[in-house]
Amino acid sequence: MRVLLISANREEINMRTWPLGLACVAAATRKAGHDVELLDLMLAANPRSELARSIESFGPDVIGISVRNIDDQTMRDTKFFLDQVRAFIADCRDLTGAPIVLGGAGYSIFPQSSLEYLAADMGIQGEGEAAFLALLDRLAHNASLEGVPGLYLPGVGLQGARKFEKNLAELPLPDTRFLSASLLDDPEFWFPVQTRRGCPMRCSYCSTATIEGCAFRKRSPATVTRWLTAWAQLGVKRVYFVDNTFNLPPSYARELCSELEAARLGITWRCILYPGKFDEKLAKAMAAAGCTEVSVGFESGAQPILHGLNKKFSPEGVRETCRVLGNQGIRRMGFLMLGGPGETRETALESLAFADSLGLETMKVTVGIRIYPYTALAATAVDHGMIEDDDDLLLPRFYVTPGLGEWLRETADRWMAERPNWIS
Ligand code: B12
Repeated sequence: MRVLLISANREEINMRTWPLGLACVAAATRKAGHDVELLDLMLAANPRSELARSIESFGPDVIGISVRNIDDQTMRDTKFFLDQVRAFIADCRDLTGAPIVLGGAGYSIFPQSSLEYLAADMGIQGEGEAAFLALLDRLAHNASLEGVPGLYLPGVGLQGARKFEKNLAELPLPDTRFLSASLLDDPEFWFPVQTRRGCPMRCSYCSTATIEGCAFRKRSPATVTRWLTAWAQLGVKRVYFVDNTFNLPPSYARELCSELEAARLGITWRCILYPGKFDEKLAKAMAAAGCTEVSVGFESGAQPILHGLNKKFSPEGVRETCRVLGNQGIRRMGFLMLGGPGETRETALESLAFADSLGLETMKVTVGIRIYPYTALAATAVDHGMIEDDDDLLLPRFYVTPGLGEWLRETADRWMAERPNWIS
């Protein structure tokens, strides 16, 4: 089949992201013998004419659209991104009768509601490599779509239970033909690399379990290092490990760091850490392997609030994590989220003072937590009468401690105004 794969993301918030997920699906689709054309709308000066050019010149039998972001998760002046995606889909419809299939991290949180909002033909929730091929096979033979894993149809719902590939080595590495030379020369560009999928930590507000499942599934550190060696030769200099928790399990992280150190690739990298389960030995191994910056999502400095968010660490554990990282010269970006269940003026001030005492290079402070379906926080928000239990939450809703919202914003703004390295 002729398959046109489109990355709809045009947001450069935080950093420009490369469509790693779609590149994984592209590699699997190509390996299965389909004719694949790629279009990254992030790079398109005029996305609508690029879209028309691709469709007219390629003549796709099927169009796959990757929807990474739904919104910017920010309570103040929330940006909602689906109207732009909906316009792209309407453009596709004007140009071709090819079925439009959705996928992607953001899509996977809202598989039914976003499918209907975007008026696409179908969507695949979660990892797409195997499921998309199964779908293409059914479409190629005009066969029933019943049973296709993770497939959603408008007005009908899920067609088949999702499957999580246990051994990631079974899945092809992402297709680098998506990688433009201009990106490689861009000093702000960090190349995304995924070594593991899934997260067992169950933080009360997090959508990762819905997207990737709750069990860790890994690529071997040797495979990752071989992969990075090839990409370093392609000109990749900076890597962003997109794993939800780089340091978990610690044995895996240590093994990966020693492989990377031994490979001497001359790349620098950054990652996301789960604080508390961390020691000086791993910090040393990360620095020696090229790590220059980490995101430390501690979210609160008050133990009862950490407990409420189902975080399995203490403020002391966070402080120790930040201390040993600092000793290795690794830049630390901290994340503080105010307004969660049980937050009071006292716990909020305790968290702000705690964050201040860590002396991190950058602090990102948010007030209000984006509520995602199938999370403990959503259940709490229903109990507190903040949302209806049948709210699909596609249109962004936020949890902020009743009666505290305004004070929290003013207080956070005041603290940020006095600290240039604090951002919202
Ligand atoms: C790493 C990460 C980041 C990093 C990105 C680093 C980088 N250089 O790439 C940073 C910290 C910079 C970041 C920033 C942001 N992020 Co972010 N990020 C993630 C994270 C943890 C992993 C994403 C990833 O790379 N996954 C790995 C790839 C391989 O998986 P995938 O994309 O899901 O693709 C698979 C499937 O979805 C599917 N698939 C994908 N496309 C398609 C297409 C088709 C047709 C099919 C069939 C299947 C399919 O198959 C793929 C392979 O199996 C996710 C959470 C998560 N666990 O998913 C949040 C996540 C995607 N981010 C999110 C958001 C909101 C943002 C920000 C807007 C936050 C902000 N305000 O700054 C920015 C936007 C950045 C941008 N410019 O777009 C949200 C999106 C949900 C929403 N509310 O919109 C998520 C889901 C987190 C969450 N809390 O819910 N992010």
